[in-house]
Amino acid sequence: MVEWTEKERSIITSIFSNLDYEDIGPKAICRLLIVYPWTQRHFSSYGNLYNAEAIQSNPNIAAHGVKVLHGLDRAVKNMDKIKATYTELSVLHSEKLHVDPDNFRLLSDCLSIVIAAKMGASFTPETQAAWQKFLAVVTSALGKQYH
Ligand code: HNI
Repeated sequence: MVEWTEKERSIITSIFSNLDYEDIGPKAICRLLIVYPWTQRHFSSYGNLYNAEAIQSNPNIAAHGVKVLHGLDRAVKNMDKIKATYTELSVLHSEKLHVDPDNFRLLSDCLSIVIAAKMGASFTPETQAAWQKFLAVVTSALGKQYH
């Protein structure tokens, strides 16, 4: 059972309340697909992923980035039961989609970079620590079906 301090809760909630899903979601998923091209195999039905420009202007990819953030905000709203909240998503990613759980960490890193770039100086070490902890808990919950 993960313990959250009030400060951590307020940092996570505040990041999400200021998050522009339509901007951050697409940018994070595009980084994943460009920086780690093997992750593209899961999106072969999404149309043109030929190069970075194609990925960044692909509306299916953008929509999926927004969808992932909506998935994450379920964890923010249920910070004390993230594992239970992600039971179905974990089954989906492992048994149906066969996403290698290492990829959750890669997407988390891309998301952190995009958010840090957006927040600039206000992405303090304390903010980063709370944010990384949140993503580590999410990643572990999503990967639950694998171990
Ligand atoms: Ni992921 C579908 C959330 C990481 C590949 N994913 C979803 C959905 C949510 C979601 C929400 C929609 C489920 C539904 O339709 O019921 N994914 C998340 C979250 C993370 C994550 C919160 C990590 C932080 N997904 C990843 C990664 C990959 C991935 C790292 C592949 C590299 N996800 C998929 C694919 C689908 C998907 C593929 C199905 C898309 C589709 O078109 O049906």
